[in-house]
Amino acid sequence: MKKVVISGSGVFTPESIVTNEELVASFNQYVDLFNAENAEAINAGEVAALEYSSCEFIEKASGIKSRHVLYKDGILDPNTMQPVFHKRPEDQLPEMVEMAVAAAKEALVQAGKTAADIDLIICAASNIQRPYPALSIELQKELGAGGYAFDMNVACSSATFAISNAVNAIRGGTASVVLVVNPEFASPQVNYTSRDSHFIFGDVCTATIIEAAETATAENSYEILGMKLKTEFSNNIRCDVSYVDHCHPEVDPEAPFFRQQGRKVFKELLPLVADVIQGEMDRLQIAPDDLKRLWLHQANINMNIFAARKILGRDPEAGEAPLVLDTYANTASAGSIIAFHQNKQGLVVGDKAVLCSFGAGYSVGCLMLQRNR
Ligand code: CO8
Repeated sequence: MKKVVISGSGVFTPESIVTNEELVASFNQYVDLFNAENAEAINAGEVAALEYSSCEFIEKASGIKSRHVLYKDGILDPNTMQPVFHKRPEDQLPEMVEMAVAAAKEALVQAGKTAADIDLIICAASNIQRPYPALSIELQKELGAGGYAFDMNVACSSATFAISNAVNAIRGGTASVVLVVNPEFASPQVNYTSRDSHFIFGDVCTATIIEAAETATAENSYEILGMKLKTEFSNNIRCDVSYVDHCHPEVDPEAPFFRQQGRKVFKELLPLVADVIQGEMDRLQIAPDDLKRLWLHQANINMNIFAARKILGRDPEAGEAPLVLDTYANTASAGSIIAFHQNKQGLVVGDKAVLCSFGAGYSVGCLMLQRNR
C-alpha cells in the first residue's frame, strides 16, 4: 500500500481574544437584566431565575481560560449576546474561506508545495457557512489550485475524517497532493445566554497537506500508519438549524445553537475513544510506551487526562498529551490539529504518535502517525 504522509500544517488564529473574566462579567450583567425584567414572573414561579456563571467553574470543569473569536463586537454586550457582523457581498470571500486561505498558505510553505501542486481540496468543518457553491471550490479558485474540491461535515471529527478521505483519494489514484482545511467559525453557533455552554467554543482554522511519501520534500513529514473511524448515533450533542426551518409553522429559538448533555457526552464518549485508539494500537502492534505524543481533541482538560491515562496506563507526563484548549477553547475539529501543529517538532524520526478527534455524532477519528523524516 502506498505510504502517505502529512507534509505540512498551518493554523490561522483570529486576533481578538475573549477571556473568561470578560465573558462571565457580561453574562452576569445579562442575568441581572433578565431577572429584573422578569421579576414578576419569577416571583410568581412562572419563569426560572437565571443563575450567575463563574470563571472558577469554567476553568475547573473545562480547562478553558480564553478563546479567539473573529468578531468580538456584540458577544460582550449584555443587550446583544452574539457576534454582530455584516453579510459579505458575493465578490468578497466569506469568513470561512478567508480563514482557510491563511491557514493553507502556512501549510503549503511547510510542505514546500505551491497551490499549483494541489489537486484536491477538502473543506471539513462542523458548520459550513453556505450549502453551495462549495466553500472548497471558492478556496480552490482563490489559491489557484487545480483538480477538484468538496465540503464535508462530521462535526468535531471533520478534520480526521477528511484526512482519511485524502489518504484514500491518494491511494485510489484520484488525487496526488491534498489540502484539507478546517475553518471552525464556531462563535455564531454559541448561545451566549446559556450558562451551560457560553464558554465552550472559539474560532480558528487549521490546514494540512497530505501526499504520497515519494512526492514529499518537506523538512519533516508524518506517515499515516493507520486510520480508524467510528460513529455511533447520539442526540446528546445537537444543532438543528436547517434550510427547511422557514417551512415549519413552529419556530424553535434553540435551533441555531449548539447544545449538549455535557456529562453524558463525557461518560459515553470516553470509552468509545479509548476502544478505538486501543484497537488501532493492537492492530498495528504499538505499545503504550511507543507513543511519544497524544494529539487529542480539545474539548475538556479532564477528558483528555482520562483518555491519556487509559491509553498510556499511567498519568501523561508534561507535553505528552499537549493541551491548547486553555487559550483556544474547544475549536471543534481543529483542536487536535492545532495540538499537532504546535507540538510536533519534539519528535525524532521513527517516533509514533496518535492524533484523535471525538465529538458530535458521536464520532471518533483516530490517525496513527510516525515521523518519517
Ligand atoms: N458557571 C457556574 N456553574 C455552572 C456553569 C457556569 N457557567 N455551568 C454549569 N454550572 C453548574 C451546573 O448548574 C451544575 O450545578 P448543580 O451541580 O448544582 O446541578 C454544576 O455546575 C455542574 O454542571 P455540569 O454537570 O454540566 O458540569 P460538568 O462538570 O459536566 O462540566 C462541561 C460541563 C465542561 C460541558 C463538561 O461536561 C464537558 O466538557 N463534557 C464533554 C463535552 C464534550 O466533549 N463535548 C464535545 C462537544 S464538541 C463537538 O462535538 C462539536 C460540535 C460541533 C461544534 C459546534 C460549534 C459551535
